[in-house]
Amino acid sequence: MTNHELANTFRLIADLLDIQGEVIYVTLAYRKVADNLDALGRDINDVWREGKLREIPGVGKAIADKMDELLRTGQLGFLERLQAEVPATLAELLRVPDLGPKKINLFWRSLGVTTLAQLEAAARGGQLRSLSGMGAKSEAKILAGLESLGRRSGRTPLGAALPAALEMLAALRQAPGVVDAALGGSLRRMKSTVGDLDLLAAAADSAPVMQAFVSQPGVARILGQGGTKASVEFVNGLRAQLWVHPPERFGTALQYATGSKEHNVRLRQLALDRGLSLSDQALVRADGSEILCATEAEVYAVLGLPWIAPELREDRGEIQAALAGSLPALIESSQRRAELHSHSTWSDGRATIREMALAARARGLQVLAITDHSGGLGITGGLSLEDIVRQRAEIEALQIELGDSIRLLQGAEVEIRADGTLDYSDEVLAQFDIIVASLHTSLRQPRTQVTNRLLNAIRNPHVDIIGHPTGRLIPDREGADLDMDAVLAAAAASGVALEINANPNRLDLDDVYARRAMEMGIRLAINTDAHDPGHLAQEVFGIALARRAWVEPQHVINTWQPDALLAWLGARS
Ligand code: DGT
Ligand code: CA
Ligand code: ZN
Repeated sequence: MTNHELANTFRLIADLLDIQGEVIYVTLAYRKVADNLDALGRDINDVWREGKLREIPGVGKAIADKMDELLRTGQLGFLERLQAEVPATLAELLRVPDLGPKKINLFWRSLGVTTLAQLEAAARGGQLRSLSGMGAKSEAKILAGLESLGRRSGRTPLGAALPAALEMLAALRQAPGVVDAALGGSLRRMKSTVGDLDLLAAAADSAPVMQAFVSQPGVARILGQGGTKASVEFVNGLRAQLWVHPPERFGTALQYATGSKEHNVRLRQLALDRGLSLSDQALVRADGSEILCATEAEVYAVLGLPWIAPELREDRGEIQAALAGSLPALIESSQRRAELHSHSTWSDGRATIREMALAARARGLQVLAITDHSGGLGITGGLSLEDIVRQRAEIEALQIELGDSIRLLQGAEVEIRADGTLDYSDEVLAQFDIIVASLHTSLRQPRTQVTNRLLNAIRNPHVDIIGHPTGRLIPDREGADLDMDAVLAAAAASGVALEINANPNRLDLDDVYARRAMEMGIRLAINTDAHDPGHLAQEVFGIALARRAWVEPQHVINTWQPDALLAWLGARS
């Protein structure tokens, strides 16, 4: 058993005990151990062989005995007895958003529901609403939860996948005989979530590279290993595959493995139209002779195209644009001059304004807006009216100290309340240099209600940016049920900027809506929403998303010259 399999076994025990009604501290203990197993960084089998199971945090005698039994026999008597009482399929039901163990127990005991399919049938048949503590509303909520569950999958957020992949890439470059290496797949296209990690290496001899890849630390199992491709699963459940090709064929290999599948299908068709067949190995002429491409640019050039940035390769018109010579001049990180959404210790940030300013300056930013939360959002200790005055004095003093090296703005991230009003009056809003308005609460309101809240904020002339417009969280929370046509139309009319929040757990707007907004002439803002100086580096995710949305620098207010940005802000309210 791998660390992850063992962890999941303990999670299953906790789930089933929860449904059975076991006290919470018992199930919490199992969950804690599961998390510690995933974070262990060592193969649990080694720890077990050394007799050191009890040294893992949270592992007492009872849990150590269970681990021992599982690692020794692959089975667990305790779990088998538990499953005889509580059907294991019930654990699946816990994945439905807003559905807890008590309700699951109720559905099971009173209706015999043990699977997701039976739950859906019971909800559709109106059988849940009559149970105690239920109603038509909570029944509809369960149906909505089932639907969102269907959309979700085992994908990994880019924010977690990219650092892991870059580490592997660095190691790969050191592997024997490797002359070049690259990321491929959805990772290279910078999709917000990835199914698995794709890596490529150029080497004359693939065997030693494959060997190094499958024996890297953290590998739990080898899923496959052939002549040009190997794939592995890590102890944390993440999967990666490596493709190794000789350097003279690296261009076709990289092009193929980058995808997307849809982009490749269209490109292969274009090749066929030109009498060539395109594979991961080469372009092949009708007479069987090969055209080898060491670089991707050569592949595209043979087909009469300019190189196409990986972020565009989704078959959303990029090949037609390349043929017409009208590919966008995509935005780059170096063009971003301003951070316009950040937090400090005045609200829920972890660093002082000074620390944030120095970090922003060190990253080459020319403008930093501190946009701490407004007073009404109780949980984050937003700024009172007196706080605003004292914070202004602090920022002015710091501005004098820092001189021309960076321009500081006093802003606020104003909460759009459940009733659609803003947390500060217009008079107070007018005191700030910049206003970001965001939804954080009551995101599950009905469509009209939640849309109207956002429209109110969009139409308020003091509001400059709508922060993380839909409120989605990756991978766990769907955005609000917004009428996006209405939102985009209102934004176009009012001139407000819509944010691409670069936090990898948000990436909100997404690439599809960001592109629509851009095409409608709506200004975009790419902000990190940094709560810590380290978060400023997350701009890469926002820039990548913007590139996937075909965004050019002029569409993004953060790229403007500081004077132009300040003039725009000044003219808005
Ligand atoms: P993912 O992993 O689900 O986030 O998505 P990708 O795009 O990374 O897809 P993956 O990992 O299944 O395959 C990696 C690349 O390999 C993909 O982007 C393009 C290429 N590829 C895979 N299967 C096919 C195929 O059937 N036809 C073509 N043309 N290319 C394929
Ligand atoms: Ca992939
Ligand atoms: Zn924020």
